[in-house]
Amino acid sequence: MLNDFIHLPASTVEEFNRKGHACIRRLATPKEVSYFRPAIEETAQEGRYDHRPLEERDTYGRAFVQVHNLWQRNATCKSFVFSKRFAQVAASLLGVDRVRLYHDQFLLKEPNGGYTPWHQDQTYWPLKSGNTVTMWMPLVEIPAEVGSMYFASGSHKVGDIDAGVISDESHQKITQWVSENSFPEETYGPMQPGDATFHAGWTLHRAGPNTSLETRPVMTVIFVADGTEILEPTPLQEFDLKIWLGGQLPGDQVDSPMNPLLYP
Ligand SMILES: O=C(O)CCC(=O)C(=O)O
Repeated sequence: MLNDFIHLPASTVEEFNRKGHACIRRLATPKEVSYFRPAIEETAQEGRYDHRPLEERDTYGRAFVQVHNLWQRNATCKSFVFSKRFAQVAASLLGVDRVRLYHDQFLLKEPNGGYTPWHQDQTYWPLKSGNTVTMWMPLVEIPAEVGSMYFASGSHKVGDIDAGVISDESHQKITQWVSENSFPEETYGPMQPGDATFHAGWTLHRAGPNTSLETRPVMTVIFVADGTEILEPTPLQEFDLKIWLGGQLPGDQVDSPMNPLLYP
């Protein structure tokens, strides 16, 4: 399942290059998602480490419950994350022949869960720029009142704007930056299970709070182009260098067993 390919219109690749994000509706069918959802949610529940109630968490903690690398915890989750269909889209968007896994993560925004502050993912990643793309796929219908992520179109080309870690401070700083630099903010509104957005490593993005009574389970897969160089980490990237790159070091090309080749 999920190992056949879709036809990706050239306009989607062009849009991703220009804006730093794109949306692909029905990348997986609701039926396919319903096959994987129980294993993903059970595995995430087992792997959850932060059990504090919402009101005891900081802004980052209220945005979502986060569980990483489900592919290493459960075989069904592994076949979702290792989907050739997803990886082929990632390779096409990055314009490369081969992509690897950086890591996956499950993101559960609970009812009353807070907003996801503006941030740049690559703040945390010691990887050469322009080589990563994140797939963000809801496992349930996302109603208009919850909505999908918001992106500052074109911001991926600017690179690091030094907004720091995900926090109220990064949110304030980027809100001001987006308005001063007149970057258009775009979102894709409601989504069906299996619709997916893709965003580049430096694309500025955020999400609204969960004002509904339902949880918002999302699975993300972060792809990195094969051959990508590992960079000397900034202080904010030291954790990722230790955790997600299988002991590799700055100057190496990403190819550890923690970062398996997913396509072809
Ligand atoms: O799901 C969210 O609210 C934010 C997710 C996100 O920032 C990401 O996947 O890069």
